[in-house]
Amino acid sequence: MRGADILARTLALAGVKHLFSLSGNHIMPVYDAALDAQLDIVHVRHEAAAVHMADAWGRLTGEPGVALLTGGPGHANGVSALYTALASESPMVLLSGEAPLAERHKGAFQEMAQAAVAAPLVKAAFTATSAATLATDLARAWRQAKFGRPGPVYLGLPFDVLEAKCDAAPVEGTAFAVKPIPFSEAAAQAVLAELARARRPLFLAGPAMGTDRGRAALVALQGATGVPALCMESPRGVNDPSLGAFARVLKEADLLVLLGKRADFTLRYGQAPAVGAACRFIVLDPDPEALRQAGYAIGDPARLALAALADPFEAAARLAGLAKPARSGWAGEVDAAVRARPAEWATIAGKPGAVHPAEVGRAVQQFVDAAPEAVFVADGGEFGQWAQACISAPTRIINGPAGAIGSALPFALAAKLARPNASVVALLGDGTAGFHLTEYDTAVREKLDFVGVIGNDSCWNAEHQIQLRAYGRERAHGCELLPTRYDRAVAGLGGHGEHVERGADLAVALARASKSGLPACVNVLIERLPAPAAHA
Ligand SMILES: Cc1ncc(C[n+]2csc(CCOP(=O)(O)OP(=O)(O)O)c2C)c(N)n1
Ligand SMILES: [Mg+2]
Repeated sequence: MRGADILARTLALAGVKHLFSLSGNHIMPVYDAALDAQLDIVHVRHEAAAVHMADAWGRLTGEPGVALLTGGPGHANGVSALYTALASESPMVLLSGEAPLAERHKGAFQEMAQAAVAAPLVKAAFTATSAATLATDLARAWRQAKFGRPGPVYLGLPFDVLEAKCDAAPVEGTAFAVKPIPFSEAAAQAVLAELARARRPLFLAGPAMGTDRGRAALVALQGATGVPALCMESPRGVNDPSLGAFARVLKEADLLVLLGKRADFTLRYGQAPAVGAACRFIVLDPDPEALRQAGYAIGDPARLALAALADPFEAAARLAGLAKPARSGWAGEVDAAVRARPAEWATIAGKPGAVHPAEVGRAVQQFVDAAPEAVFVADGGEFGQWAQACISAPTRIINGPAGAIGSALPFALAAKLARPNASVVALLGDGTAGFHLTEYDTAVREKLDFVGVIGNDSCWNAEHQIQLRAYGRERAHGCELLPTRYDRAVAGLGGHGEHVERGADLAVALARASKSGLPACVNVLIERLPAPAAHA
């Protein structure tokens, strides 16, 4: 066997079915080995798309998604997308081919310090050194991606390691499972005692609990304790558009229990006025560095009731198991605040050629509600914020705390692959659509039908709105786009296109797009509005 065969077999052993990839010289041995290991290759049109797909796969399945890229420029193209996976705490493994070890420092083709390039964007980055240790390297990367706070891990694959012959097949004995950090009963009782003393406590979970499993755990935790349990995964933080008037109730909380939730910019570092000046904290985090950072951000040690190394899922389950149910008006108040939306959104309508984003939200919500199983994908920009404010679905994937736009279309493809029976609908702005529009070609080849809804305001509107606010209308420039017919571009790529200029036509267009059985694009001419403000 070659190193490449050991790698492919080990991937299969770990349960991998798909490699999200863009080909290149350095990784062709893996393509060859993938045949025998029965690994499917999803061949994308830009390396960053492959990384975004592995990210979405990790969030939807709980097992790392795997991206396979070529060396040098292929790797460099892909690493940008690691930023989103890292901030969203998504388990994934990036495998990139590298120049042969034997040619290092001689000016090899596409030679680059690839692990160093990936390092700031991953939990761990290392390069394989021999075929004999490749399987254990992969298992190590796999476990690192899943352990504690999940995230991306980079493993470099030098070409000569992939080509090297290896007698034994050292794939046995490799372990892919991780044991979570246990949460003791004593620790749980300490937290419950603090909760009992608090009048308005909140559980706040980080992005790792934004998954289906995480949200279910939070529902169970709230049910058992009577303490509101929310997940924060928006770069808008306390003004997360999907959390309604959360910012208002947060100010009133007197105890925040952070479940793997960083006390970072999204929580305004735990400071007033976003958080009450006397509000206390319990920080439960699988990462010692995050505990240190939370202490530093919060500042006043008197406000830190407890900080402990903990797996948020273990902690949530243990707390739910030991809690005595308590009902308070506070939980109802928080639930109502999170659900609060301006009444006029139920009826508001734009003009022909300028559909109101809330109209798009209403139509998509109906579409989602009618589907037996739905995955809702939302990306950034003002339109993405409207989408997150207006639409809820059993499963949601957003671009997350990274605040990087562009991932929606790759996310949608991976979602359809992970959930073949689900209706997948992705909402994104017209600027955002440009990043990975050609992935519709990948979707056509892979027969991954989903509905992409592009809010087309001919503008990089989020930045345009900053110009309007900060510099005035007369100095707003450079953020214009054209009213491009993205639906026609998608039809040209072999998908289905719909063009909508009136809100009343949305439902029919969405239905036709879905029934087409093709990857579809609904290009909606929308009003150029600022994102919804945090609701009072
Ligand atoms: C990778 C990346 N590049 C740039 C930005 C800055 N940015 C945030 S929103 C935005 C505009 C997005 O335009 P569009 O997708 O059309 O959405 P709109 O705001 O117009 O609704 C830009 C450029 C970013 N967040 N991420
Ligand atoms: Mg736009």
